[in-house]
Amino acid sequence: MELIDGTVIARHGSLIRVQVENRPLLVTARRNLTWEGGTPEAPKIVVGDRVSVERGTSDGVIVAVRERSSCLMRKAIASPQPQILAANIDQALLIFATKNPEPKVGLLDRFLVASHLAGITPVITFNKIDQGEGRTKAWTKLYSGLGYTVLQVSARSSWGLGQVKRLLPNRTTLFCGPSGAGKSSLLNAVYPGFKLRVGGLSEATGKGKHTTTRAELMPLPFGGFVVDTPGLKEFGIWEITSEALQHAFPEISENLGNCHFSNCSHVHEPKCGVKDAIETGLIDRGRYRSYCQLLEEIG
Ligand SMILES: Nc1nc2c(ncn2[C@@H]2O[C@H](COP(=O)(O)OP(=O)(O)O)[C@@H](O)[C@H]2O)c(=O)[nH]1
Ligand SMILES: [Mg+2]
Ligand SMILES: [Zn+2]
Repeated sequence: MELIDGTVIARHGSLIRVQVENRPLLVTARRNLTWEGGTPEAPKIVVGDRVSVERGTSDGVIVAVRERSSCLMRKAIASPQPQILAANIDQALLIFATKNPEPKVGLLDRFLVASHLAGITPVITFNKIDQGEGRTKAWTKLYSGLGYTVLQVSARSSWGLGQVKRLLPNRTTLFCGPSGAGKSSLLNAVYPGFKLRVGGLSEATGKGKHTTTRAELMPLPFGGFVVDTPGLKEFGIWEITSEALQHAFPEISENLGNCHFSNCSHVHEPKCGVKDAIETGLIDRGRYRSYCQLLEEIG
């Protein structure tokens, strides 16, 4: 018997595909697994899990799952319980086109909050820069000023792709963003071996296209993995508390000490440090609108 380490890259029912060094191995899971980080609420192995596989003479069996560094949740369609989409994702490229489709800053802010909540480092990526910067010029300034990493790239002209490539080795990276932003194009551009289909019909409606609901990790030849998610409408923020929401906005978090009421929600209270900071131009109005919108949503 030999114990080897691997990363779960896909699930097919009870069969689990594990990447071990540079090759995939199809294995099953032992019934009484060891969960090294403590048994989770729903003890189910997901893509991204780091596992120990016991190899006998023929098949491999997963005997242990390592503690997860991050969990990406999504709202389940059929059940009230959220599902875990993937574990151990290190960073998320939040990809928006400069135009076609028009970028939506509310969606970007939602992704930033979701990344914060999941413990995943966000990298704001404006693609299609060959079409001009458009509104993303002002946003690049705004978000880099808030401390986020912002990239301007073009999958078509290869502009800025070196910055994307440098982020990928030995990490697990989620490529997410609205349909048509250029996720598949960017993945193909950084590693032509993927040969992903580009320009598919709407992922949101799934019309005329096979839509994957399950995430898969794609191993990179230079180490690390990437995940090309279907739409991220379900990228979960439904569980966030209003307190955690404030901390997901760095500029709101910074001004919390300036509010008269310690439990200030920064919406209708008087003597609010956050609203003062909007008046003096320290907090962007669009960002504040996103905060109010999300606060209303979580009730
Ligand atoms: N002008 C321009 N078009 C791009 C760029 N990247 C992708 N596209 C186009 O945008 C469309 C959607 O790309 P795709 O990669 O399928 O987007 P996805 O839905 O996010 O995976 C396709 O027609 C691509 O050819 C780019 O950098 N510049
Ligand atoms: Mg795609
Ligand atoms: Zn306040």
